[in-house]
Amino acid sequence: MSTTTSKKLNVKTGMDTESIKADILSHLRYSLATDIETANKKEFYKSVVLSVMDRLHDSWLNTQKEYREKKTKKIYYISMEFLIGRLLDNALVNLNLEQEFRDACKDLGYDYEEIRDIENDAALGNGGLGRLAACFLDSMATLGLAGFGYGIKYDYGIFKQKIHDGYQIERPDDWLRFGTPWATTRPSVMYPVRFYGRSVPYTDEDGHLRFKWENTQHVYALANDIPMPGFRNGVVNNLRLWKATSPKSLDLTSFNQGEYINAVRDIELHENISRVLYPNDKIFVGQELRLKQEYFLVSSTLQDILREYKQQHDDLRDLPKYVAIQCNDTHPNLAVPDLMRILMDEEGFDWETSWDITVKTLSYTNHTVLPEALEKWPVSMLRNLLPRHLQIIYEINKRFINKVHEHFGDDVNRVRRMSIISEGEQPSVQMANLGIVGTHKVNGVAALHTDLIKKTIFRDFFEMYPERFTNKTNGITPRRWLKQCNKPLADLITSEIGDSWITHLSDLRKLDDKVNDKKFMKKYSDIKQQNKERLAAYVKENYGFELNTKAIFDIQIKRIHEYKRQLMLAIYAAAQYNYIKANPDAPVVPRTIIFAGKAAPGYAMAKMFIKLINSISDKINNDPDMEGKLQCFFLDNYSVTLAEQLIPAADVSEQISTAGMEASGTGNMKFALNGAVTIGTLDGANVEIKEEVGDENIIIFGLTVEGVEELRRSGYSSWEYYNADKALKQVIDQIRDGFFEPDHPSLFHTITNSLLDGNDYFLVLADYPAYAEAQKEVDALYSKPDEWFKVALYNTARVGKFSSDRTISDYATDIWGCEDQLNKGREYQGS
Ligand code: AZC
Repeated sequence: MSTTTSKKLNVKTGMDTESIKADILSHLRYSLATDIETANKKEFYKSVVLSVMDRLHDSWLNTQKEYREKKTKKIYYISMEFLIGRLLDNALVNLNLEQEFRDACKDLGYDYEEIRDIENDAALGNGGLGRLAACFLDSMATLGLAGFGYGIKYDYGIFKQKIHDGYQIERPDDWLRFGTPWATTRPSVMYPVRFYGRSVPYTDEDGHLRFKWENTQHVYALANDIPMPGFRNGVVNNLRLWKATSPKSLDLTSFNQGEYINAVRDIELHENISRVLYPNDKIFVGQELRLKQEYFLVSSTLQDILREYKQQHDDLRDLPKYVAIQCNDTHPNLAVPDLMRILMDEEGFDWETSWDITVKTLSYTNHTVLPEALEKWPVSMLRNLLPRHLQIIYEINKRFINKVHEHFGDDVNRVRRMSIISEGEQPSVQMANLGIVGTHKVNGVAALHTDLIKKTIFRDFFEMYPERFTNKTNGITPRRWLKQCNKPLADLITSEIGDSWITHLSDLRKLDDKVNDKKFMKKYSDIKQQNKERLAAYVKENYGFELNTKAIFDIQIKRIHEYKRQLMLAIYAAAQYNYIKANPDAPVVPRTIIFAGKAAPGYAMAKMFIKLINSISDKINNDPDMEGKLQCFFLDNYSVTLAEQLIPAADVSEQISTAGMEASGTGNMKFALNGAVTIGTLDGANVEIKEEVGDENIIIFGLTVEGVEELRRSGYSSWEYYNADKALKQVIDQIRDGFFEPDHPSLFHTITNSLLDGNDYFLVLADYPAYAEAQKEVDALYSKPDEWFKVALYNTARVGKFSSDRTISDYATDIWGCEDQLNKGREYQGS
């Protein structure tokens, strides 16, 4: 904010309650044209945020200035998704102004919590991949890395999920209806993004054959910046989100009435590029608009990076020295041909030089081994939309295939597998192959996952380029996922061991000694109880349903997917119901099972799971025999904000994917940090969580990756498992025969068919007996509260490895070549 505006606004940006109050009042009057008497809550919220922004602006500008002056190497994290959630709490925690803003709100007649709850989640992501990007931004700023996020400012984030008669229905997420005070639009930062046209050869002055991309159509990408403050270190980095706008304002004189209307309609078409986030999690649907979005992001971001670069440096051959670009999954992998195109066609470099710069600057993260998730864009679509890029991709592929021949000799099958262009009925560009060939590092997101990609989907590439592959186990930011979402626990920890854990999460190990400290353990367990009650109050208020806070809170929250096996927990719930019905007098450890998660709108099976969970829940919750013993509940519209309420209240964390299918998981880390006990398979980062917390402090069951392979190889038959386990058979029969849906008895046949006739690809039946046993272990442990909370505390104390600060330090050192920047940002070392 310029000084003149500040003066008019009378903004003082002091850090005390009185100046904050004055600024809120000033914003009400001068930014929003209202006053404290007439303002509504939304307006009050807005002026609170504007007052927070005032306190970020100096650091925001100073940080950028410092990077420029010191020619700091810049890290660009390009991602189609940033699931950042709400920003107010996070900004205040990082600025250390929570209390002052609370007091200011109170003095002005508002309750801080109520104001905070006005904020819509910025839900610009589907799940793990998008939330990881958000945690990374927090860690980069906290570590003092010059790290910038680049994404799309979708008008509509992930859909809002409603449950109607047990079914998921989708509603648009109109999060920008009243604008967002966090984003600053920068009309000075706008780039044309070109599409269509053709590639035209010509000979340059030196007699070299060159290409021009001509006759293109274009839209503009307009920058919107959201500040990303580090934790109490004066660093404020930037998340730049592009909005699509029309190429030119209308020249009104040249239109007659009809043309005018059509021209305005064209604006709409251009702006559609940034309209909506595709809601598919791990399923590639080759829509042209999605391809346009991906190129829109890549093109605007590269233009911005190179403009910045040229302001500070002379020679583009030094690009990899001052710039690192991380592609979050294959979605931004068009950066490979686009950077090549810019360097050759616009900057005049030859192929070899351009290739060297490109490969050294870029790197790519893989987040899944599921084949249906891998992006394969039809050649025909690229030829139409990005003809010059397709031409470059063909050239990259030609040169690469030559190398494959050099390396492996004439191995046709290998060449076919490794080719960037897959031939066949519909030739397509395999974006993962392009990413491996065109970057210097490829990483997986947990140790097991990285091993798997080396052995399976990318095996040939690993044999050719072993040094390119590296593991970077995921992490979560302790600011949001402990300090902010579980304040009572954060305060207790700080009072015991100081607050260095906030930026050095491994310091939580100091809590290990507290397991025998009765007073401490009482406080620790009381906090869990309070958190459960807080959640129960929320559920009561919003759903009118009363959770039993004496029961084990057993929670599975994540996208709904067959491989994540929500079905297994649902079967367990039904089996418990049957057991209690059959044994009304037997003692049971009370349990409250909670689900939340969205299904991709086109994923019929996942949507059926939601219906089934709701049908089972209805049966259980309406049966008086279950009272005090068993509950089951599906919370709608899972979001970052809902996760922040659920995770601190969990006793049990369900991480039960088929081994080999969950690349890492990050919810597993959040739960463990907040003292929930994991019941899980040896999949993804569960393996490393087990190593950290110790075998006694995690409940592992089921097939391993090798076990899964072996079972499939030796001929799995789900029928055998069905027939062998009475309780399991009973539940499957009930699902099949309409017990949970008497008015529509065949409703769940798709589910039971896939388990039985379809031979249960995700091995739910194979793992179920071990799972049911593991749940007994949960019950037994929970019946001994002292032991239970010891286990829980060991989880809190020992998961320091999973701080995203550690993950980012690893990227900085092994991929981005900016380890010299680490620690600089760590001014704050605890008080
Ligand atoms: C997810 C993985 O499924 C999850 O295991 C991982 O923790 C997360 O990425 C972050 O790395 N993958 C996705 O969300 N999406 C895709 C396309 O992989």
